[in-house]
Formats: sequence, C-alpha cells, structure tokens
Amino acid sequence: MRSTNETTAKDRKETLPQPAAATQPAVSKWQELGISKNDMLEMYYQLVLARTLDERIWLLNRQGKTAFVISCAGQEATQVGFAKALKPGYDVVWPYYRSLALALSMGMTPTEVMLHQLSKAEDPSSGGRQMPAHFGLARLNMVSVSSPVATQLTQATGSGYASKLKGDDKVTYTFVGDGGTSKGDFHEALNFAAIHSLPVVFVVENNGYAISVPISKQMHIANIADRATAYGMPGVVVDGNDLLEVYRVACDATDRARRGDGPTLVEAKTYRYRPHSSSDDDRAYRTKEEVEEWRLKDPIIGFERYLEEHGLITKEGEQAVRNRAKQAVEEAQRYAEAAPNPSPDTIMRYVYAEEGQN
Ligand SMILES: Cc1ncc(C[n+]2csc(CCOP(=O)(O)OP(=O)(O)O)c2C)c(N)n1
Repeated sequence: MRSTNETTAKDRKETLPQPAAATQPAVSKWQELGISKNDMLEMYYQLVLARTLDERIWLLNRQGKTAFVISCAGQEATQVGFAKALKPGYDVVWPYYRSLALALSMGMTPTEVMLHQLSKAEDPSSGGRQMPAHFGLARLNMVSVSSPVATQLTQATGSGYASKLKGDDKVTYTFVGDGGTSKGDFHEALNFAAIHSLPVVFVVENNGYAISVPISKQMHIANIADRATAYGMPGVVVDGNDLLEVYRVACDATDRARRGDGPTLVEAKTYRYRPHSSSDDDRAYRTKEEVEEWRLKDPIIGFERYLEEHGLITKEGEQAVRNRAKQAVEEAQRYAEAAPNPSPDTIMRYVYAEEGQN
C-alpha cells in the first residue's frame, strides 16, 4: 500500500504538461492509400494542367479559333482520381464530353488535345472530323465520345461483357452526367451489367444540372447512387471535390470489378464552374452567388491545402507546377496552331471505303 504523498509514474504523467494532441494521425490518408509523394505531386500537376488547358481553350473560343468548348473546370478531382485507379491502355474507358482531366491524366498530351480542339489533320481522335470535345484515343483504349448523351453506358456494358466472354481481367469505366442518368440507356446498361456481373464501373459526375435543368427537376430522390440497389449492385456517393476520397472509392470499385464481383455505380457530387458549353449562358438559370459558393470548394485549392498541411509542397513548389502547366499549354497551342488543316481531298475519308482499301 502506498502512502498518500507517494506518486506513481501515472500520477506524475498526469501532472506534467502533456504534448498537444497530434493534429494529424501517425499515418496520413495518402500514405494509407499507398500513394507515393511523387504520385501526389503528379496528381496535383494533372489538376493544374487540366484547369490551365481548359481556360486556354475557352479563350481560344472567344478569339474565334475553336468553334465549340465544353469545360471540365470544377470536376477535375473526380476525373484525376479515377484515372489514377485504372490502368491506362489496358482497361477500357468510355468518357463523356467533359472528361478532359481524365484524358490528360490517362496520358493524352496537351498537344493531342489542342490538335483535336482546333480540328487539325494530325488530330489523333478523328483527323479533325469530330466536333471539339468529342475525343478518343486508341492507344489508351479510350473510345470516342458520342454526342447523344448516355449512349456510352450501354456500350460500356458491351465491352464489359466482351471482357467476361474473353476471360480477361480488364475493367471498363464509363462517365456520364446527372442528366444522362435520366435516359433509358442508364437503366438498360446497369440492369444488364448487374445480371451478368460485368466488370464495369459507372461514374456519374453529378454537377447539379443538365444544361439548364436542375437535378430537382430530373428526379425525386436525394442520390442517383441510391438507384443501384434496384439493379443489385453497390451504389456509392462520394464528394467529387475530394481527390483522395474519390481515389479510395475508385480503387474499391476497380478491385471489385477486377476480381469478378461485378459492377459498381459511383456518384461523385461536384459542380461545373463554367456554362454548360461555349454556346450556353448560365446566368439564365443559376445565380452568381451559387457559383461563388461552389468555387470555395474548388478541388484544386483543396488539394493544394492538403499538400501544404502534409509538408508535401511549398508555395514555390506550387508556382513551379503552375509554370510547368502553362509552358505545356503554350507549347501545345503553338504546335497545333501551326499544324495543317485536313486537306479538302480527304473529306470522304472515314466516311466511305477508299479505292484500293479492303
Ligand atoms: C440524347 C440527347 N438528348 C439531348 C442532348 C442535348 N444535350 C447535350 S448535353 C445535355 C445535358 C446533359 O447533362 P448531364 O448529363 O447532366 O451532363 P453535364 O453536361 O451536366 O456534365 C443535353 C440535354 C444530347 N446531346 N443527346
């Protein structure tokens, strides 16, 4: 029995000033997710590159140099997070017209994007034939964007079915807006994919609007992902502005598909900062205040803050990344502007079989 003035180690510890509670867990989320420091910085570069290229293309449209633009600004974290989880050039990707950050992160170069956007002969997507923002790239297994919304969903289910028949372990990913899920294609694609347990990941980038139509006029439920239950697959809601959280969800869906357990529906809640396209005036259907409020949740600023707080980047480092992105965009623009237009002699190419062609 100890006397009352005897202190134990425990007592002494309680009276000594204690270190402030650690503000960060011993293992940070990025480490837990198995991402290297280099990869964190590379993802940051991809976010900044997409935003920089997107803004430049918008300017080129205002200068009359490109006919049509669709912006991914605000939705970059969702796209970069998924690109990091998939195997570019092995897996199959059915993007949509807002998938610029996805395409860049998978390995499409800014020059290839510019050649497409300016409809040049060297455009690797279609030799300058397709409407701008309707890109694809064979070497990345990224299939050309279709203008009719949501058609890519049933096509993605088809390529998932092909993988199953062949017995390979490719995963098919497809991306669509909230408006696209109001189409019958969504039902058909998800239902068939679930019945056959296909390796398909359906990603909805819910930015709240189908051009001028708000989500409240499209559906009477809180989450698009809730619809997954009706088809018999997991439905996951994720903050589309949180890159690491998107990556975590993307990895889970990928693992499930790759091991043969079937499809997943992911709904990333996000926002687009620009009008629907260069032909739209968003002031007709949403307020400036609403846009400003979402801009406070800018995924790039959020990721920058995270990198700073975890000692992964300095202010100078951020500036260097911005400079690198700007230089890449300048070079891409210079090259694409100087590149030749498609020759009028080739106008029928890719439409009719040419003489001598098999
Ligand atoms: C079948 C079909 N109907 C209508 C259109 C015209 N259209 C083009 S984009 C769009 C809105 C799609 O909105 P959403 O799916 O939410 O994607 P977001 O553009 O917001 O990313 C519409 C109606 C179309 N391209 N295809």
